[in-house]
Amino acid sequence: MNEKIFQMINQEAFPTPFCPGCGHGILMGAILRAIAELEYDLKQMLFVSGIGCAAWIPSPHFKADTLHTLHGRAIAYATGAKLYNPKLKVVVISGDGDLSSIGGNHLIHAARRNMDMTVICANNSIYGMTGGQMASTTPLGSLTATTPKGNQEPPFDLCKLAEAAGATYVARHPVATPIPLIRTLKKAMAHQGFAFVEVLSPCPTQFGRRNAFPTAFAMIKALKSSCLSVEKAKNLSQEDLLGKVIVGELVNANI
Ligand SMILES: Cc1ncc(C[n+]2csc(CCOP(=O)(O)OP(=O)(O)O)c2C)c(N)n1
Ligand code: SF4
Repeated sequence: MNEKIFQMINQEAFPTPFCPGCGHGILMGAILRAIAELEYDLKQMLFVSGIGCAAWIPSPHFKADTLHTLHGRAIAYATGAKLYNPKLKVVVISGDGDLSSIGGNHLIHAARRNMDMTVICANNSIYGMTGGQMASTTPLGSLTATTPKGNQEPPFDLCKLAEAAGATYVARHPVATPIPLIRTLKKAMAHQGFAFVEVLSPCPTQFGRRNAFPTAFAMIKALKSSCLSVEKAKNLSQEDLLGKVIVGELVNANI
């Protein structure tokens, strides 16, 4: 491991609690690398998470101030901290269930206010920690603990939601392509205003097993092949885009 990254982590907290093949570990590495490349001082940063597997990414692993808060309330805590100390670089890291199901209201209002913070949403399309219940992001037809016959409810497009609510930086990447993910995380953290990054992070244990992915690797491969860059998507018809997830920078108010 790169010496700089090694200095940024609480070594006694490792190994992580994540299942083998979980995307959240890749995301953790990508966030640390982005911060190292930006040469940010961890002492000037605050990491806030809610409850869920993804919420364990910053705490207890980062050697930094972290707030591991209540389920769904990470953005509310982050808003309070930012208002109290505007000099803090505030980064929220949590799951799709945490940020967009129980915490959806805080997400839209922080975006509407253009609160100066970065929100990194690890979207695995399910409530991983609690046994694989359906989330507001579960794709139509997917099998979960609470939809044994397939989900009948349309999922949120989290990036469209953040954009419509007023976020001034919005991007999406899968953990399957870490280099562009790191590049995007750097831009999001450097952005002044509300930056939202949806990171597609597979949960082989609760989602993959139920939905006919034989291995974690098969999930990563399928995720990678379902993604299409925003540049390539521009020239395609709605028909060609069926089943594809558009990734890249979707909103950047500074351009
Ligand atoms: C008020 C409240 N309701 C429900 C729960 C149970 N709970 C804990 S984590 C979680 C879902 C987490 O899902 P997500 O945010 O998608 O993270 P993941 O575990 O999938 O990474 C739920 C429902 C709780 N802790 N508190
Ligand atoms: S249950 Fe899913 S999200 Fe949670 S650690 Fe395991 S693979 Fe990751």
